[in-house]
Amino acid sequence: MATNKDRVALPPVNAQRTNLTCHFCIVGCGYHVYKWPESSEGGRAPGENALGLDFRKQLPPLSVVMTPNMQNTIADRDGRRHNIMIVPDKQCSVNKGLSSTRGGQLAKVMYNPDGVGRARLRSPRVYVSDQWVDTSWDDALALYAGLTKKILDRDGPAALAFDCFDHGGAGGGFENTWGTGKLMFTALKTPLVRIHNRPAYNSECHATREMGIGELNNSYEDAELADVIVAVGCNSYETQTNYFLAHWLPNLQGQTMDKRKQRFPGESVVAAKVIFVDPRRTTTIAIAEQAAGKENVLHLDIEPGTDIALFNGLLTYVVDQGWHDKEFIATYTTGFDAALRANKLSLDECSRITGVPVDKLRRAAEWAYKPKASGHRPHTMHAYEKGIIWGNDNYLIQSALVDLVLATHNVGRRGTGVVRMGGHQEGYARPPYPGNSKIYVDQEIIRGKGLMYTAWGANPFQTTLNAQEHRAVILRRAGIVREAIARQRGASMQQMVDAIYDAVKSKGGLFLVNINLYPTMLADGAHLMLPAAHPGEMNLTSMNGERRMRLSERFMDPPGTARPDCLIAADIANTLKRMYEAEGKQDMVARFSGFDWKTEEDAFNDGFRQAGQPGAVPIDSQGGKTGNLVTFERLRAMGNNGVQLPAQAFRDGKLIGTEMLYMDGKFDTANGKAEFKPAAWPGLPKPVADQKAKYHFWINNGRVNEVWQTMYHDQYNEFARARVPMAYLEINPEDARALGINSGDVVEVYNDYGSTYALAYLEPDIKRNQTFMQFGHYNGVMGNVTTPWTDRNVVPYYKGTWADLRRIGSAADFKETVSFKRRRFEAT
Ligand SMILES: Nc1nc2c(c(=O)[nH]1)N[C@H]1C(S)=C(S)[C@@H](COP(=O)(O)OP(=O)(O)OC[C@H]3O[C@@H](n4cnc5c(=O)[nH]c(N)nc54)[C@H](O)[C@@H]3O)O[C@H]1N2
Ligand SMILES: Nc1nc2c(c(=O)[nH]1)N[C@H]1C(S)=C(S)[C@@H](COP(=O)(O)OP(=O)(O)OC[C@H]3O[C@@H](n4cnc5c(=O)[nH]c(N)nc54)[C@H](O)[C@@H]3O)O[C@H]1N2
Ligand code: SF4
Ligand SMILES: [Mo]
Repeated sequence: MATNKDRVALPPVNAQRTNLTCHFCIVGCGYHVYKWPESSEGGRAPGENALGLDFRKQLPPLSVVMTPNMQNTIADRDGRRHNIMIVPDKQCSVNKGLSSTRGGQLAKVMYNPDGVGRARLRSPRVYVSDQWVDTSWDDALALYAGLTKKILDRDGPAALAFDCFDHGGAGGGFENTWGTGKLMFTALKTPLVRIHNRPAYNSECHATREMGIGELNNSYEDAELADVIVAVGCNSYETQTNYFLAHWLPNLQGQTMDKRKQRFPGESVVAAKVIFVDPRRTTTIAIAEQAAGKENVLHLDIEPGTDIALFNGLLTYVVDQGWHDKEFIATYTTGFDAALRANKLSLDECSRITGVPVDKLRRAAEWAYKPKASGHRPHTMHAYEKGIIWGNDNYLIQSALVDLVLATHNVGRRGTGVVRMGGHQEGYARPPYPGNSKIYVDQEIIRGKGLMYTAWGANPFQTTLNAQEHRAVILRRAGIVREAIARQRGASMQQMVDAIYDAVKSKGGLFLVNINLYPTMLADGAHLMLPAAHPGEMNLTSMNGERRMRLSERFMDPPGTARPDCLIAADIANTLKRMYEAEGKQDMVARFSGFDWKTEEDAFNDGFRQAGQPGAVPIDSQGGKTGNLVTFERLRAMGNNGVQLPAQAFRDGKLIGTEMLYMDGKFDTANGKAEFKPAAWPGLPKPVADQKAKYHFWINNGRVNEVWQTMYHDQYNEFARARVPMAYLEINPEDARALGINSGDVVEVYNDYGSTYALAYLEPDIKRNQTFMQFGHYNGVMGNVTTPWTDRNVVPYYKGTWADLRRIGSAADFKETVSFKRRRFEAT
C-alpha cells in the first residue's frame, strides 16, 4: 500500500461509527472510527456521507481534520475488507476536534498486512533450533505453563520475574491491568515484578500520595481558569499535545478571560502567565512565548537536578512575605513548621544552586503566589512530569513542590491543582502486590536471580536504566537457554520443559518471554513470543489525565490469532489450573481459579467493578467504591466524553463524575489532613556527580513530538522513520564545532556505564555542555549511559547522566531524509 495517498474515500451514510480514545498519550483525545465495505463509498453531498459535511464546495476552515493518514483498509478474520476512517471528535471536551501528529495517524497504524503493522505478531512464536518459528497457542501455553509450574513447584513464586505495563491505553487498560495483576499477584503470587518504566513495583508519586494528594486532582478546564500555570519538567506541546493546544493556549491567548471572570466574581483577572521550570528551552516555551507574549512567560532554566532547591527557596521567600494561606494551613494540614524549617533556603542560596538570578526567582514568586490586586490569592496550577519524576530524587522533589503548593493553597480550588501531566493514560486495577516495593528487579536479574522473565507490553532493552549491562546479562543468560533448546530433537513437551529447567536452574540461564504486538529488540534474546491485541481490536477502558474514563470500542479483529492481554493472562491461568487439577492439588486449583472470562468485558466486571472485593480497589484509578456504577453499556452511551472518576451517580441515563478532588479540604490521609514533608536540598547523587566530574556533557533526554515511545509502530512508519532514523542528540553549535560535529553526523555517547550512538542535531537553544537525546529509540538506546542510581523508593534518575561525545562519521542516508530545521518555530 502506498504510504502517501492523495485521495480520501468518504464514509457512506450507513458506515458503522464507534468511539476510540487515542492511546498515544495520557490526554486521550476522542476519535470516531468509521468502517464500511471496501467496495462502497459515500458521496460528497452532506446527505450522502456519514460525516454530514458538504464536500461539493470548499469547507469552512477546520470543519473537519482529515488526512490520508486517517484512512486505511483492513481485513477481518472472515476475510471481508473494509475501509476505515479515524477522525477527531469535535464534541469531545478533551481535544475539541483537534488531532496531533501521533493521533492523526491512528488509522495508519491499524493492522494491514502491507502497512505499518506488517511486522505484527500474528501467532505465538517459539525459538527452537536457532530460529523463530510459528506455533499454536496450545503449544505455546503448554510450554509457558509447563515451565512456570515446574519453577513454582520447586523454587517458589519469587523465581518468576515480570516486567509489565500498569497503565491505560495500548498495553494496558483496566481489563488488562486486572488480568495480568490477578495472574501475577493472586495466582502466581510473585514479588519479582517491575513496572514497564521503572525497575521496581512502586509508585511514580510516593511523596504526594503520602501527603494525601493523588496526582490527578483537577480537570483540563482548570488550565483554562488558572491565573498562572507553573509547568515543571514537562514539555507539553510535544508530549501532552492537545491538552496544551486545546486548554492551555486558549487561556494564554486571552480567550478564556470571560469564563475566568464569570467563575471568580469579584477577583481581578488579568492576562494569564506561565512559568516553566526546565533546564532546557523547549518547543513548548517557544510556542508559549508567541501565544502569550514574552512578558507573560518566565523560564526558570535551572541547573539540572536542582528543583528541590528552587521550591525550597520559593517557599522560604513566600512565607517571609506572608503570602501563605495561614488559615488553610492551620485547618487542613499538618507538619508545616517542621517542613518550613527543614526546607529553609535564602533566595541568594537558591540562586547559587539553581543558577537562576534572584530577581527572576522573586518575579516567579510574585506572579504565582502574591495576592492579586483584588486581594484574592491567585489560582496557580502546578503541572509536572518526567523532568522531576525521573529527576534528582523523585521523593524529595515532590515533597518540596507539594509543600509550596499546600502553603499557598493551590489545590482543591478551581483553576489550581498540583498534577501530573502524565504519560500513558491510566487504567490501574489490580489485587495487592505481594512483595516489598523496594525490590530492585533489574539488579536482581543482573545478579543472576529469577529463572523465567516475562516482558509483558514492556521493552526494558530500550528503556531501562543502566540498559547496556542489563541487556548484556539477559542476552548471556538467555543464550544458555537457547543452546539447551537447540540441542533437543523430537523432545516431548515434558522433555523440553525439563531441559529448559536444567538450563535456568543449574547453568545460570534465564527463560525470556515477550508478550507484545511486535517482536521488538527483545526478540534478540527471547524464547517465546505471544501476540497481543491493542485498542480497536478489543474493547478497552482507560482514564486520561483528568480521570476521564472512556470505552474504546472494538471495530476490527486483531491480526492472526492475537489476543487481548487479559485473555492471555486467563489462558495462562486456566492452563495451569488444568495441570494442577490433573495432579489433584486443590489448593493450587483454587489459586488459579476465577479466570473463566470469555471477553474483555468479563475481565472488567471481575476487576474494576468489583471494588468491594478485598484488595480490588483500583489505587490509581480512584474508581474506588463507585466502580460498580460503571458498566460497558453506560460508558458506551457516554461516548467520547465518558465520565470523570470517581463516578458519583447514575442519573437520567448519565454517569455523573467528579471534576476536581479535595474541594472539601479532606485529603487522602488517615486523619484527612494534608501532610507537609521536610525536603532539604541533598545535592546530586554520587554516581551522577562522579560522571559529571569525569565527563563533559549532560545527557538530558526525553521525547519528541512525532514519535511514540520506543517507536514500536513508528519504526515501520515511513513518515517517522525518515524523520528520526536514529535517536537524535541536540547539541550547542559551539560545542559541536569544537568536536568537529555537524548536524547529521553520527556520534558516540559514552561514559563509565556504557556507550550508544546518536544523530547530532545542532541547536543554539541548547546550553553549552548540555545535550538533549531522544530516549527509547531502537537505533541508539539512550539508557545505555544512565547510571543505576535510584532514590530511596527505587525510582530512577533517567534524566541525569553525563558523558563524552565522539564523532563517528556521517551517514549519507540520514542527511537525505532528516530535516535539521530548528524545532522551536522561530528564526535562527
Ligand atoms: N532514558 C530514559 N529512559 C526512560 C524514560 C526517559 O524519560 N528517559 N522514560 C521512562 C518512561 S516514562 C516510560 S513510559 C518507559 C517506556 O518504556 P516501555 O513501556 O518499555 O516502552 P514502550 O514503547 O511504551 O513499550 C511498550 C511495549 O509494549 C508493546 N505494546 C504496545 N501495545 C501493547 C498491547 O496492547 N499489549 C502488549 N502486550 N504489548 C503492547 C509495544 O510494542 C512495546 O514493545 O521508558 C522509561 N525509560
Ligand atoms: N510525542 C510523544 N509524547 C509522549 C510520549 C512519547 O513517546 N512521544 N510519551 C508519553 C509518556 S509515557 C510520558 S511519561 C510523557 C513524558 O512527558 P514529559 O515529561 O513532558 O517529557 P520528557 O521529554 O520525558 O521530559 C520533560 C522535560 O524534562 C526536562 N528535564 C530534564 N531534567 C530536568 C530537571 O532536572 N528538572 C526539570 N524541571 N526538568 C528537567 C527535559 O528538558 C524535558 O524538556 O510523555 C508522553 N507523551
Ligand atoms: S494529544 Fe495524545 S491522545 Fe491526543 S491525539 Fe495526540 S497523541 Fe493522541
Ligand atoms: Mo511514561
